Amino acid sequence: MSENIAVLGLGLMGSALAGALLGAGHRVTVWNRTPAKADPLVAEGAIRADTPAAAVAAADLVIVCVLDYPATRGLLEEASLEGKVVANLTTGRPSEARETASWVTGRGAAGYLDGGIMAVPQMIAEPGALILYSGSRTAFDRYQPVLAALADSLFTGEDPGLAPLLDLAMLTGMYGQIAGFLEAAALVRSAGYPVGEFTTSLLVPWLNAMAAQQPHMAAQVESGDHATEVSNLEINRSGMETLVRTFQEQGVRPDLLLPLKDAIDRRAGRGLGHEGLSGLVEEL
Ligand code: FVH
Repeated sequence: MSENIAVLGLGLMGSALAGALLGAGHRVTVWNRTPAKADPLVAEGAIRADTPAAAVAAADLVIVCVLDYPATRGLLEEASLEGKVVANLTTGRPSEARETASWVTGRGAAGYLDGGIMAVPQMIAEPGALILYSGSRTAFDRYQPVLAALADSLFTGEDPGLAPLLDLAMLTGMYGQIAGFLEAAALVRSAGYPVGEFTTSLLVPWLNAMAAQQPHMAAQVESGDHATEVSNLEINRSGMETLVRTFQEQGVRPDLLLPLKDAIDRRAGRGLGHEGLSGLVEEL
């Protein structure tokens, strides 16, 4: 079924979203602060709106994807939201999502969804793209067939702040992995070993094997039982010492690893060296 949808914000991501909706056969009205960014979409069949308010007026579902939440609020300020469903796919903090949900529904909107996009623009409408949603379950159920044109969609809960929180948690995992990769790459490079070969043949299989252990650690985090029969914190403390000294000998700064070493030292120093690494969650 063809739906009336507005897409506000035509940066890299907003353009990809609007393109996917056009490709799925919807009637898509677009607006962007810099009007020229709408041109390729208009050539594909999108309708250009002169103002955000005009775009909102033309649609039942309003998708916003701009720089941040202040920009989101700014462009919805003049629009009549009565009866509209607003899906805000802008990245932000959980508290901003909750405030925006109240503000939008307080202005008569039929529902608010917040979204966390787990994809880059090139992945939109391709396998592997995921968007997390939270907020109005009714709005999600109503528009799930439309949202499916963008990416796999997962409704995470009625607290509008949940999808952004899970989005940021996923990014946290990613940044931790990137930090580990960069330290490993610097160490390998210091020995003149090819970083590409190391990464493909050794590091990636190792990280995949380690990632397979994380559900077990997650169960320990949930239960609070951090007992281990494998590498306890004392062993990891000693391993970290060796690691940091090796970095120093190789002339590489271990800066991205030091916060982890601090947490291990702190917990082991409090007599909990028999615990496994999952115990570090209690230090955070
Ligand atoms: N690109 C990505 O890989 C990530 C994937 C995960 C989700 N993010 C979030 O998506 C939001 C938009 O990101 P983007 O990639 O589209 O970013 P840009 O290409 O830089 O486009 C930014 C758009 O925001 C508009 N904009 C900025 N400030 C304002 C404002 N005050 N009022 C109205 N619009 C504003 C900007 O307009 P213009 O500069 O073209 O006139 C663009 O349309 C973002 O939250 C990511 O974290 C993307």
